[in-house]
Amino acid sequence: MKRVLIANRGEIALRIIRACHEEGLEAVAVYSAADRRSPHVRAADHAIAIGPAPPAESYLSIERLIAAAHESGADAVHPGYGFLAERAAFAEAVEQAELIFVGPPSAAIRAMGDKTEARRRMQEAGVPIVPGGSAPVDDPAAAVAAAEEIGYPVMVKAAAGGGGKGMRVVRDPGALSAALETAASESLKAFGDSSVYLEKFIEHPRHIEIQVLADGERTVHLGERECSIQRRHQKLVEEAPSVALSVDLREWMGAAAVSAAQAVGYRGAGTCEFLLTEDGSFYFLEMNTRIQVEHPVTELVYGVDLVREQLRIAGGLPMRVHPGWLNPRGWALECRITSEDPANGFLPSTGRIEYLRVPAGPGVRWDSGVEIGDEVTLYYDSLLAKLIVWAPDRAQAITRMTQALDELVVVGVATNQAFHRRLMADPDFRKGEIDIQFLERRADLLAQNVSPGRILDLAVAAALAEDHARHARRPVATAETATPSEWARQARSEGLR
Ligand code: MV4
Repeated sequence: MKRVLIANRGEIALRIIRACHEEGLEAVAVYSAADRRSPHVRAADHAIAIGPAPPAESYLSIERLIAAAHESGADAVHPGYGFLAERAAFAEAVEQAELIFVGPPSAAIRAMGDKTEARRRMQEAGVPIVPGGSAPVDDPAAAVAAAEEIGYPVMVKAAAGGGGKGMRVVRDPGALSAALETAASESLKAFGDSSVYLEKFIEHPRHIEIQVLADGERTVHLGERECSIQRRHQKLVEEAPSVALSVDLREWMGAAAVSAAQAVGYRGAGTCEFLLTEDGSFYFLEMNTRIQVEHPVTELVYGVDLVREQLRIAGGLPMRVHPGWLNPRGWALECRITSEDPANGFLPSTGRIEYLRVPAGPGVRWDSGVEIGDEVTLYYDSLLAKLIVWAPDRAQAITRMTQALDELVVVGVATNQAFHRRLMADPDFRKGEIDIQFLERRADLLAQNVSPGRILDLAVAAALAEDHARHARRPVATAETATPSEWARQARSEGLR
């Protein structure tokens, strides 16, 4: 493996390019017409135009990506996340073109993509799954009987689903047939498949996911990520480790994730999603057969570069992690900075990034795909950057994140920065008292409850306070201070510059 084509854009494309270079590999960027001048294009060693801005004609076109790989002389393809990352047909097309797919075998993607098949495989492997059916239900009468057996509330889920589409909660038999119908039609529209199945609905769980790595020889886990802070299936904040896991529970869930990966012949980096209840029971939900957005929090607490390990494994090298070393150290938090306007129902906001001040300092990581001058459009995901911090413990990580959020300035597009600041200050969040419904209960954190007029007053007050603080910080010469000249000494003592 010498040259890797990155079938993606934005922050993850840059992240992969950096890993390629550290591994001594060349990186090939692909770009749509909207991304001609994007940072990932400049960072790569080669760049190939693959089509117009709409994803269907560029980043989602298997044909154009394979053609770009051949044209550039690439011998491997990294899909990143989103776009084609979990399409078994893409992995297959890459394999058939005699290129290396930097990801799991297409068969593992396919097995985990069908949720009822995944449940059957997990059951055989002894991985705990949510009580419910492991085959699609085809008629309402059978569904009523199955729901009775499972016990209400139940959840209707799309067999082809994932990520929350085609799901319905049903609290009594009277509501079941309508839910079956809407879930089936939603699933048909989203995935081209109308099969649905039933599960027990788990109330107020945490969303915990376990990172795994497999190199064909060994399969290991790298602990958990706590991903409960989400809104409408979009994660906003992730952390590692989770306050809810003891050392023992981490090993139990880790062992379950390793069994899940082994059951489908997994290779590379992958993530098993679990629901964790208050009493410490956990249930496998699904496996994400890709590198995930939130992978950096695991990297920081485990000291492992997951993307470099993906590249090594794809190239046939053993992974450089040894189970004996794998212990989490300290605490990491990630805030997803999106171009979404909290004052406008979190709708995507567009515009030119007119100014950007990036946070820095010890334990601060900024994974971003945008720079000053870049245009934020509606063609792609609204993720602008991931702000990630590491500190020795959770309280210090929150303090560090608060400071980093204070340093961050984005001018030109609305962002969710203020939401993150409110969350970091929230007493319940600081106590770690969170579950997947946290933000539904806490609409106050999502809302911008400051009027525009009040913001102007606050801006003036902030400017005055900053000016005052600068005066207070101005160095004053003392008797011991070596003075380069009488002019400078006088100027300093008078507070002049
Ligand atoms: C569930 C559930 C409760 N009970 N299944 C959402 C996305 C998909 N991965 C599965 N999901 C859920 N499945 C049962 N039986 C609650 C969710 C769920 C959820 C899960 C993880 C993170 C956020 C979520 C938000 C709403 C619902």
